[in-house]
Amino acid sequence: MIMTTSKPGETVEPGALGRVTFLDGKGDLPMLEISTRWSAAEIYLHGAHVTHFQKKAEPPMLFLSQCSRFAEGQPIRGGIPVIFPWFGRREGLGQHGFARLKTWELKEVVPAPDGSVSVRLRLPDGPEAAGFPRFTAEYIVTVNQALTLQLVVANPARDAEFTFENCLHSYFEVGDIATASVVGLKGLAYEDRVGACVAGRESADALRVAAEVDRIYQDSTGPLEILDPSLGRKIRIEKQGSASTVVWNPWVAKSRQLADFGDEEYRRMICVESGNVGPASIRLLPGAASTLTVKLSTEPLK
Ligand code: TA6
Repeated sequence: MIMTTSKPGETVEPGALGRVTFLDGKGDLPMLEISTRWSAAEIYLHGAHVTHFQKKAEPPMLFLSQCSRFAEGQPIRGGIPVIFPWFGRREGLGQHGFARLKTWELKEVVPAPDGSVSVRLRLPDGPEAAGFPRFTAEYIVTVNQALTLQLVVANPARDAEFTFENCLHSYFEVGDIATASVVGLKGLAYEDRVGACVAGRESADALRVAAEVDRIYQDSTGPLEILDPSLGRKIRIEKQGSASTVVWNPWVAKSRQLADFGDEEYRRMICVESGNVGPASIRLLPGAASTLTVKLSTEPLK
């Protein structure tokens, strides 16, 4: 275990060909560059935001908008936004909670003998949490052949419950949205948030995107796959502690409305997000903790 202070320019070699470099990234925001024998990744302390993961000899797994902002108070567009303690709009508050806007504290870099690297970050206290019961939130990112994310939320109170939503709002890179599809949703009920919110049930073995898609699937606990014939690969999403899956592609009109998203970028991304949203909100009893775990991996599409 390496206790660290995030000093730009410092490199630690956790061993077995793993390397973590601390530097000032885009917008001079502090970030970590991680390289292992299998892959490379980037994590900004701003929002504990994983902005990049790429296996050697493969295209990036995560999409990052060329128009993303990298500034205090602004969410990064792409990668894996950490959505907590609420999802969506909340009266008088920002969209998707405040975790993605805070500068998380780097607590430790933990090497493993096989060359994997884990980074543990903690959400600092702040005035934005004043309206909530006391909680702690930590985020562990493990980089090896895969990318594994664990969001651990605890309720240290002796007498107060804490109810929250969480979501790892992952943006995935695809070669061509016109030929990509999502497998693993068939039969699940969903709330369609495009236009008037209506309920539906997924009938497709493989969900295709040919218009704006913004759906929240419930009872979605199993593995999902993004099939991408254009890049000749599949992205596998395995999760524990998640009952909701959100699928989003802004398509043409919404892409043009988003200032931090390119007009044509909808063609090479899809969000398949894992968390607990709406009726699947987490209700933490005093002294309890809850972990959302998501493992992201790629393999050739045969
Ligand atoms: O991914 C689902 C969603 O709630 C969409 O409705 C869209 O708003 C997207 O999140 C992006 O939200 P953001 O606040 O990051 O622009």
